[in-house]
Amino acid sequence: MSLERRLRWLTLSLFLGCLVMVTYGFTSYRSAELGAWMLKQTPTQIPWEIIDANRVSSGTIVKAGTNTIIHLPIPVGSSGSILREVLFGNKGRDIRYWGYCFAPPGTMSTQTGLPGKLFLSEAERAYRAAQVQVRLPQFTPLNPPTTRRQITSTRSSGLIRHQKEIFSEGETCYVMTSAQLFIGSDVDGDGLNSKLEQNGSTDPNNPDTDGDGLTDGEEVFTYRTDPLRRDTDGDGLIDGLEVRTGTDPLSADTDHDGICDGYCRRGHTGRVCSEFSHTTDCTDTGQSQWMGEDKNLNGIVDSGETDPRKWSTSGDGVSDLQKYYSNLLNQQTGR
Ligand SMILES: [Ca+2]
Ligand SMILES: [Ca+2]
Ligand SMILES: [Ca+2]
Ligand SMILES: [Ca+2]
Repeated sequence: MSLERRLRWLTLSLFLGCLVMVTYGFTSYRSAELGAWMLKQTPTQIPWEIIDANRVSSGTIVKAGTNTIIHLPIPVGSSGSILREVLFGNKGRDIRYWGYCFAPPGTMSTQTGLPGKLFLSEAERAYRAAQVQVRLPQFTPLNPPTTRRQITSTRSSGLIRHQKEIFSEGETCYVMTSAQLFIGSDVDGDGLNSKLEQNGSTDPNNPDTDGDGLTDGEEVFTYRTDPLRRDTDGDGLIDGLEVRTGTDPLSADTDHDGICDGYCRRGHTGRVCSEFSHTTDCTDTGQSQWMGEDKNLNGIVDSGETDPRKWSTSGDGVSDLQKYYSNLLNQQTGR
């Protein structure tokens, strides 16, 4: 048998195996309703898709409303594993999804009735917790049996509960989502999976693409800065230094005193520009002067500088900008 034929058989066997396991899982719930529903609906009405390890590795999309089997690649992360949120593109708070990963052969638990450990997105858990119906809703893959009634029930078996946050390389998992998910591996360990790195043109093998001291994942999810610009707000201070010293990496003038945090000038369109700005907006008209509170861009208030976090550095009620112009006037008039 050729390699190609063998692979085809392997995929078909896996598909049928998954189908049997999913059906087994649902039919062993105390509610026979779900199993019957699955048998009736699968596979003719809900499409199936198998995503191989190569596609997960380079990043791909899990379609909504599709029974999806994903194979996690080796490596999947920087340490042999990947967090659920990173794998599924940090959308768990907005998108309802759930699934489970198949347990290694011989270790299948019959306690939960499903062939592996379960995961539910934050949105799915919140949705389930908010359900207050006394009657159980109709079960579907997008409506797994985790109602409030069941969560507060004293029964411990047969319930879908969140059990899994860490995914290991080489695992095979089932996932069902209500909206498309951008999934992928994270070999540089920056918290941004390969699909999101592709979408944002960052380097999937470099945790800090622009070299500003913040990882690509921190920039996208935590600070909302641009992972491709060292100095997102154009005030001359690189993003990582601003986070460390307590100025706002998204505001060129953190303390609103009229002087930018680092060292900058206005470009011909009025945009704040620093030495890191290389856009046409920053073309020098020769009319705007370089100004700034931390002129040597080292994150320290040195002698002769003002504090970019204080409107009035000396605390005398006169703004740093007013002081700047007073000093300038004094120098010009020789006082
Ligand atoms: Ca990454
Ligand atoms: Ca960065
Ligand atoms: Ca900056
Ligand atoms: Ca300022």
